[in-house]
Amino acid sequence: MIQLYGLRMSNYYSLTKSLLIEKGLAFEEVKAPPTQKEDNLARSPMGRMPAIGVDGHYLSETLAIAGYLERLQPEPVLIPADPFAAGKVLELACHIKLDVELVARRCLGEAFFGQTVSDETKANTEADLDKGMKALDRLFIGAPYAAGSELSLADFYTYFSFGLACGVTQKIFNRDLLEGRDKIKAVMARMAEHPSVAQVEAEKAS
Ligand SMILES: N[C@@H](CCC(=O)N[C@@H](CS)C(=O)NCC(=O)O)C(=O)O
Repeated sequence: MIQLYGLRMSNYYSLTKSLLIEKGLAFEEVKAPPTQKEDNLARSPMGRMPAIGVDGHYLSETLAIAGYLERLQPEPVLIPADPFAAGKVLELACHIKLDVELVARRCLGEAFFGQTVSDETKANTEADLDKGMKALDRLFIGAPYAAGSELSLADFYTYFSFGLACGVTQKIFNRDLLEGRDKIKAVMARMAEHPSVAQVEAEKAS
């Protein structure tokens, strides 16, 4: 059985848990906060969450875990078999993760954890978020799914990354990151009702 290490409050942990459920794989959740302690670094070399354990071996980084799960259990398909279509799904997931989620994360401490970030960081965050969203305007298909006609890994990245990014932008900049982005909003709403995601959200609240 696969072990999933981390905490339910983490969006990346939640994304990975949704994928495990989606793939119908047996797994157990192991509470493991992000720390620089040796046992955690052995699982996740940057000390982050999530990580998974497979027969005493560990894998970190959600995108790497998603790639592993796709090969382990190809159905339902979340990364298309067609090489170029697969590239497009991963391209979209990367831009959501690197140019939106990771950018918004710079202000996460102030938005939700009582810390303070500098005005310079806020200004950089806002400018870089605009750039990232413009990149997504070019890539996001949303007809009806993030990368086109089929559900894919990009839909899971959309839901769990924009959840955090929208929360931060609302708190710090008092604005809706998805204003005028109806295709992304529609995917967010659809994914909120998607069974694996709904299960993760329900268990997070329990
Ligand atoms: N690139 C990583 C990011 C994981 C990540 O940032 N996890 C956060 C929690 S959502 C964390 O562990 N933060 C604590 C830290 O960076 O030390 C992934 O895709 O899994």
